[in-house]
Amino acid sequence: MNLNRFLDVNPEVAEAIAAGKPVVALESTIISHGMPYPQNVETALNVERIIRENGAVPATIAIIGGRLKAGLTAEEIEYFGKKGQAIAKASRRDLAVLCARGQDGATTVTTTMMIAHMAGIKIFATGGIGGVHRGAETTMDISADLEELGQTPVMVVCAGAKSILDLGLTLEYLETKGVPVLGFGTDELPAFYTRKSGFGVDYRVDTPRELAACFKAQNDLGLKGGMLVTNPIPEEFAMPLETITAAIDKAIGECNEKGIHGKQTTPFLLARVAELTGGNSLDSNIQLVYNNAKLAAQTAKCYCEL
Ligand code: PSU
Ligand code: MN
Repeated sequence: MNLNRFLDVNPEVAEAIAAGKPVVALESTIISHGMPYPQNVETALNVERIIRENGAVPATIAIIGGRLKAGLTAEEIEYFGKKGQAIAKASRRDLAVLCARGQDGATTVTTTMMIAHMAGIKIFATGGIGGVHRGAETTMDISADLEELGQTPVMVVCAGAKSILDLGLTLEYLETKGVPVLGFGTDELPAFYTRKSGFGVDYRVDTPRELAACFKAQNDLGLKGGMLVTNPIPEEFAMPLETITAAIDKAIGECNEKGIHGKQTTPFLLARVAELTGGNSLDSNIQLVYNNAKLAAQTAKCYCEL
């Protein structure tokens, strides 16, 4: 474990890491910026329970008062959920200033990977990752998540990426960065709300044991980057393609009209798509996160047995 002077590892998490037991990291931007209160808190607590039921220790990651926290209490999760978008969304470029000033930050996929790695956690579960935005050839809006996947050795289990992004360009970028994109039980990249996207993954993998073996090989080879596992939303919770496509197109149109840019883009699109599709998309979102938490815990267990 890297004893970073800003890092606080929760005792239960520290003990599990030291004993070589499975631990799964979770992000906090999904709580503060990805879902409305109180469903965000309820989901975050259920995700932790699912990880425990599947034999691993959960470590929700966030920045509180300038401290990098690996493992939150239920009260801290409630605090993040209630404050919502009032908490700063913290990407790699924000870490130094937030720590120096002793402020709070909700960790994205990027900063959750960074802090997980500092603490010695190898596997991380979330909903969707950031990527190359549509129109990035002129806006240059490419999520720092892709750079982090290229340089930090953490496995990220997600449900693919929302088609608020350009999925083809996102895959090209990941290839350039040397990030393997694995499909769990599928040859096709899932698009978060839907099981299919029309784009292929690099490899199909059918068991948590094989996922763990691939990641172990990557680490033992000394390759420094991450690995992206894309786990399709369970069939019964998937959304009709037309409903979700119409909502996303409308949300992107409004985003451009309002001139929203930078770190506000993703939270705006997420919130608008959720509004336009009503409670259905929120329910889908919650269910796919549970599905990813379970797979991540099972994979973390297998990784510890290798
Ligand atoms: N995509 C989702 N839900 C999310 C996010 C992305 O479907 O909650 C969050 C994650 O925290 C991700 C971040 O790391 O948004 C990416 O933001 P940006 O595009 O500004 O890099
Ligand atoms: Mn961006």
